[in-house]
Amino acid sequence: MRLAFSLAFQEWVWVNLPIRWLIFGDNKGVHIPNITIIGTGSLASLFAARLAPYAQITMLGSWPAALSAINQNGLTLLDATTEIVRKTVTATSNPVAVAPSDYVLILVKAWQTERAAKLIPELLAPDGLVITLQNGIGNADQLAVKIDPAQIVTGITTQGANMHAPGVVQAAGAGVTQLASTPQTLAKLTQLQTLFNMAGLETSLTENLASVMWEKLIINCGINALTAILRCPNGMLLEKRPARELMEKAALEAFHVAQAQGITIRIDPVLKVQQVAQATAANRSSMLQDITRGAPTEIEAINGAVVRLGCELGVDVRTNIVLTNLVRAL
Ligand code: KPL
Repeated sequence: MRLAFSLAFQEWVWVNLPIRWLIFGDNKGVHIPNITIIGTGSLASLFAARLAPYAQITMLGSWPAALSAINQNGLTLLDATTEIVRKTVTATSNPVAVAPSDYVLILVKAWQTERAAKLIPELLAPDGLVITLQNGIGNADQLAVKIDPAQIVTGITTQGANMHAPGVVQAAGAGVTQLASTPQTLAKLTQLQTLFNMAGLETSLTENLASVMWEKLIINCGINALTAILRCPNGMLLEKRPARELMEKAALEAFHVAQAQGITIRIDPVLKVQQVAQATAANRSSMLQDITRGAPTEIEAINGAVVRLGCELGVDVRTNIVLTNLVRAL
């Protein structure tokens, strides 16, 4: 075990040290960033596998099969025709065993946020940042119960990934990632942005938190529930006219709810939802994946949240009401 760890560490240093020197080298020497990823599902695995050559990655999760697969065989990323195995990623269910983390990425389901928040104080470095890349709204508020809000960063990602087996993930559709920065988090987030981009995870920073969250929510409202109800990959929504129209209507209603709150939306909701469905055509949305494996869905944090706010604000959200109820009834 000890020998295996030492060999893995040597492999990792050999492959990565020159790159990391460029990013994090300063007059105090090289600092190897510790990134803890909470979650062992598809997006958590995708980010871990991509980032592994550029940082020390620990995955913290509660799925025993994934934890043992990753520790025994490494984390496997199936990327188009290539199979990449990352032996340097470690996985654990014990937050106390995790080194103080420069960055904690939250990639669990919205309904697991409260549980994740309780683990973070154990492992976050004093100047560390917690980045939620989850679907839906309300995740940052739940994290703020346990973590200093100044250390919480909200982000969105339209990366797509499907789980093949525990510890084996298939990349599906290269999306983009946006991280909401403040003057206090800018320097540290810029380093993370550099890492993400080097790892092939296209990332930009934005100061506009509400816009970022709602722009993602609009897309998820259009795609996730419908693909779960119809049991189809994202791209199929474009192929059948009634499905495409429902997708566009759900996205448009979410857009109107954002507008009613005075939130600036910088995308054309209909065009954008079509583009994302196209870019992630082969992907089975996260909600479809949840339904398929009999797990709870994020419907309440996505379409359900739009319904609640829409009703409060007097916005027509009838498509989202139907989609929410259908998913609840699945
Ligand atoms: O975020 C997604 C999800 O599945 O949750 C999209 C962008 C729809 C990609 O599948």
